Amino acid sequence: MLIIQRKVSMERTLALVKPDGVQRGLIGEVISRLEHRGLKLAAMKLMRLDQATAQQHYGEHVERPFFPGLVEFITSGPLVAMVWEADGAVEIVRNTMGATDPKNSPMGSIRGDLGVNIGRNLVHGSDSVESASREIALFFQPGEILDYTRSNDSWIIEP
Ligand code: D4T
Repeated sequence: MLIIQRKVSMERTLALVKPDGVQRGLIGEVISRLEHRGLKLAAMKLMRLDQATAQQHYGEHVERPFFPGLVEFITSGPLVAMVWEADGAVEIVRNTMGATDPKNSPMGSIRGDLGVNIGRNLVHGSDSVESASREIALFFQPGEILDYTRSNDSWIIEP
């Protein structure tokens, strides 16, 4: 008998509902879209980002003209930080969110449906597995990320 062993590798990614999403009452909408897609929530908190963490999070943009405004915006009010899990979580979360600029974001994506401006693009998703592990460590202690079984997993992921 031939046994095909499927190796499903679980990937984790960081997602944020940025301060504009919180102020606009879109926390539930964002979570809903990610949940409905089939991603599994592993950690979540409402928090206010301090300057140092914001500068670290957006470190790659430090030389860009929009950097000061970006740091001011991301620290301007509470945000929701989350860790989502799936095979291919980084890519799935990014395409659920759409392009960085809502103007170029397809309808059906979070930014395409809910945003108009790149400086108020509502959400963040890690752009690679490497960024995800760096960003998750910036926002969460290891003990805050939960490992649990979801009873409907076999209806979302072929075992
Ligand atoms: P984030 O990190 O917020 O999910 O955005 P992306 O990963 O999709 O895109 P990014 O790193 O290139 O940009 C980070 C952040 O900066 C804002 N931004 C970006 C801006 O205000 N003006 C700009 O010209 C660019 C390129 C939006 C997202």
